[in-house]
Amino acid sequence: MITVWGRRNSVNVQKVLWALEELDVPYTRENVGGSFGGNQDADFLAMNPMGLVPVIRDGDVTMFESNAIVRYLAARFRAGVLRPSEHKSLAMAEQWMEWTQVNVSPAVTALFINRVRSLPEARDVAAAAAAENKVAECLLVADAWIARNDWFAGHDFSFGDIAMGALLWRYMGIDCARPQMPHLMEWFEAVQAREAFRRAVMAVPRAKDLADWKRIEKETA
Ligand SMILES: N[C@@H](CCC(=O)N[C@@H](CS)C(=O)NCC(=O)O)C(=O)O
Repeated sequence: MITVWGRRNSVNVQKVLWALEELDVPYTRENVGGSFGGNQDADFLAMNPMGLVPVIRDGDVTMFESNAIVRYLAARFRAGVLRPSEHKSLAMAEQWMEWTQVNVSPAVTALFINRVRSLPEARDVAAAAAAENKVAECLLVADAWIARNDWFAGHDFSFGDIAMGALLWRYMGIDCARPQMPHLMEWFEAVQAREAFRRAVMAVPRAKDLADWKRIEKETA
């Protein structure tokens, strides 16, 4: 049985839970991070010296970094379900997951922190505006790819869709200007139709502000 350490309202934890649900792998989860704390305890730091969630344990493997965990699970369980077996599709899954992590993730996080997850007086308005533009720029790149491909790896759903799906769910809940991205929205409809996504990601409501965020964190423990 796999153990996951991490609160359910963390987008990085959600990616791991989504992968586990897609793979139908049994797991247990411990609430760590945010208002639950525990991530600076010595036993947690022994698993992840960065003090961040998610962390997983699978037998003799203990690891951190959400995208690496998703790829590990995809390689370890149910061959071909999340990890493309064909080399060109695998290359695209790897490419888009990396691209999402480097470009989309920091911008969505900056936008989220400065528009939702902080008190209004603590918000950096300029950083939020810059992040809003950066996300829009990136999503147009993704939209152009998805105009020509059903999924990020090509024909089939894969781990290449996981980081973008979880981040897009968060992004679509933020009050901000969004570009026209019809192809990506069509892809996102297909993502939202997946039971695994509904269980791991959509089951956690999106917060409107900091108080709402804290309430949801407790309610979805
Ligand atoms: N690059 C890491 C980032 C992990 C990360 O930033 N985790 C956040 C939650 S999304 C965290 O642990 N924050 C401290 C906390 O929850 O208390 C990953 O992808 O796993």
